[in-house]
Amino acid sequence: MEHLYRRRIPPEKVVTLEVARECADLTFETRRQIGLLMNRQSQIESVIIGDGQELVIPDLSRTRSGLRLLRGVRLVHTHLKNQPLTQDDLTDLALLRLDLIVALGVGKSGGLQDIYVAHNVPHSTNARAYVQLEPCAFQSFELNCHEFIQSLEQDILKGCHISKEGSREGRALLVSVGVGHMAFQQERLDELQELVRAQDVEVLGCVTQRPGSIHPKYVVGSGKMKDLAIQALQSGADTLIFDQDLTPAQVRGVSEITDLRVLDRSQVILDIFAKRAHTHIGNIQVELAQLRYRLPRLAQSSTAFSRLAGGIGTRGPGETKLESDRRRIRERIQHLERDLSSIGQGRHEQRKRRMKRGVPVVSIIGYTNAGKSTLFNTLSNSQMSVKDRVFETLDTVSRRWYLPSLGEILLTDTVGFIRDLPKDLMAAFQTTLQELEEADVLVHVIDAYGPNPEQHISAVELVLSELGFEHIPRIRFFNKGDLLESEDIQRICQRFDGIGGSAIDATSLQVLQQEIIRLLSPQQDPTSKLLEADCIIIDENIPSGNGVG
Ligand SMILES: Nc1nc2c(ncn2[C@@H]2O[C@H](COP(=O)(O)OP(=O)(O)OP(=O)(O)O)[C@@H](O)[C@H]2O)c(=O)[nH]1
Ligand SMILES: [Mg+2]
Repeated sequence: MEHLYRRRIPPEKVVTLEVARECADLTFETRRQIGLLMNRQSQIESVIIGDGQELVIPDLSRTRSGLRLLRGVRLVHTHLKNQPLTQDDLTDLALLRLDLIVALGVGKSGGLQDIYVAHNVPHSTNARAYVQLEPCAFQSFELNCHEFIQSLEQDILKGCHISKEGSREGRALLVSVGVGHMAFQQERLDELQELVRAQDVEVLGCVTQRPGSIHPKYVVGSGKMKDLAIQALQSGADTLIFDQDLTPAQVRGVSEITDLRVLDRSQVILDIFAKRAHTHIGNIQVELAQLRYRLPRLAQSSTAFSRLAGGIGTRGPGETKLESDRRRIRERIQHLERDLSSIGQGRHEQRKRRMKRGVPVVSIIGYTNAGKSTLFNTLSNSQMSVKDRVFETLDTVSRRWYLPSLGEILLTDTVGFIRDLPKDLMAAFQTTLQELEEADVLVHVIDAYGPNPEQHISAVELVLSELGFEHIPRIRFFNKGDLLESEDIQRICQRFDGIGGSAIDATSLQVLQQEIIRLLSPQQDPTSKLLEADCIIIDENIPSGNGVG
């Protein structure tokens, strides 16, 4: 076969008659498929010998791929019995982003017969990822290969806005693989969409898979995963985002098989936090969570990066580099932990002083996007950033709030919770979360208009119990009442034992305010620290507000 490498094929030809005949004859003699991988200059880079039914394409990661352009190699191979392209051929064409896939039909009694050609197409949301040309006898086949591929690639380029390399923005297909309740799976998928939207990543579609069991390497079976990858390519996606947390091996397995960037839910949440953290402590906590998450995935992410960089042959770091990277990360983690612990100690002391002075603290907590900051702004006349997107607030903020018959108290707005909070994030945010310990009352804000208040309530209460804060008096405040009929909000309040209202309407917050006053009043708790204080001293640097009452 060595002589095949020396054959000259003009770039405008898919393959010459001479080479095609030679391959057909070899196939007929050996009863094996022969494949030629050819680059854009029509040089033969590999000659592959298969069996009667198929051949195995070698690893192409060293050839260029780009995320959505073509790979720069075409596969021309023989088929016994003049068989057309198979589904496996077409899958390879799409997944490997081959320039073309070509089958040369070998007749039952030998000789070159028909030619079958398929190529990828520019992205669209509903069309197929590839197109097959009309089969014809080899002798009558005409195609200027060089011009055809050039123009196809131009069209593909036009059809996709390529995100900057290394930027977090992208176009994603969301995947939920679940074995549980269907409605629950859909609701989680909706939430993932919200999370991804907060990341400025375009969502091109959602796919729900319900396998009998979760595959340890590909999450779903490898065949299904290939279908998913083709679907992603069809819609122009460069990223697959999974609703469930993936093991490092699964991230590796899926990115190998699909050649796409693969993220899981925890990674998405961590990325949002990284984008939104502004304060010193917030930055430390986020960096810590990211490093802890990255450490076991280090080898995988290096490989994935080399793929993303266009498969230009860069390899993951060698063992030594990997080891030194790991060591550096461990050292950085230790350093950040020390910083965090001293900040935590300082804040603890501050809290103790505040508690001694007897300033009551009301903390607003709740699921992300429930309206905590809106309530905080209305009550304390503040202008904290409020947006219809998850994790707008990451850092705790306190303001004075004047309450009739009690005087000034401290109101705090906090970071939102979410179900299945990534454990690295939860651990890293302990310093911020521990601040809730000083609260005399927790106002748990729940979006009454949202799809599933019950799930959100349980997610928040679970985090509170994990933090050991179940003992703090709590009010459930059902927010966004303005968007519901009054009977509906009443029903929900009765069912979950809460108070309704709307954070954007100060007049609707009277009952909530009365309940807070009741819980903070000295007669409510004879041991309350309010009894100890003759007067209430507020930190000078905390501005005051008086929104209601
Ligand atoms: N209609 C209506 N919208 C509200 C109400 N309260 C909050 N919103 C809207 O809900 C969205 C989220 O509000 P935020 O106050 O930022 O919610 P949050 O709980 O602080 O969110 P994170 O900080 O991201 O966890 C914003 O678009 C608000 O304008 C309400 O009572 N009625
Ligand atoms: Mg907020």
